[in-house]
Amino acid sequence: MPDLVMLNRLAASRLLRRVLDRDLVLAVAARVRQSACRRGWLKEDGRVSARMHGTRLAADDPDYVAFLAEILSLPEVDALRSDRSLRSAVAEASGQSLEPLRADICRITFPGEPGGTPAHQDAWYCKVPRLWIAWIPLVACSRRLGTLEIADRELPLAAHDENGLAGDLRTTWCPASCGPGDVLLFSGLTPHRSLPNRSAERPRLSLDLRFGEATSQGESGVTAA
Ligand SMILES: O=C(O)CCC(=O)C(=O)O
Repeated sequence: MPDLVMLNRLAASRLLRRVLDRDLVLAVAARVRQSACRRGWLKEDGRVSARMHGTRLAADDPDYVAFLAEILSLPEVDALRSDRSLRSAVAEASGQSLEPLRADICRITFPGEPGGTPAHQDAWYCKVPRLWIAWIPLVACSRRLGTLEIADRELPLAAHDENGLAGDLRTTWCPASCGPGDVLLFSGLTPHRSLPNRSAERPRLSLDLRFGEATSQGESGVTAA
């Protein structure tokens, strides 16, 4: 299995250590926890409520939609979108200056699900030229907590069904253990998936910020994979 150094050599993905202001990332994590506690998803101590074990928040769940609206409009999240180090890293990785699409997701991954996010390419869901994704862990993401795995290369855009990439995917997966301050950057054509959260009671919190070429149609809508 390729290690993280290997991952950094791959053209279509980068694991950047300590590129973001850790306190800013932790401030977003705190707001996510507060909001999730208000909704009864997490307990006051940050552990997962019993009723959320094995649950996946559906993209069309009104409570999750309201949560996303709240979190994605936080000034702290805006500060991450415009963070200079992040923007230069995106420009360096993609070879051009890209704009925030404001088609972002904040995820709470609960323990107890049999699988993680299935393998997919974000370009299938977000039809924007030169799409790049900054996946930002809001907590320390180990394999046990269900971190992201990235394919070792970009692939041509392939057909997807309700379970993500359809058909056999012959690729090598690189798990990326990372924590607050780190960023995993990958292109819209790079297949990725997440491992299930195997912890007893801890939520995995993460933020996906998407960048792309500004188009004359303006910002693009996106559906969550
Ligand atoms: O965090 C996850 O489980 C999946 C993230 C993802 O698929 C994405 O960033 O597009």
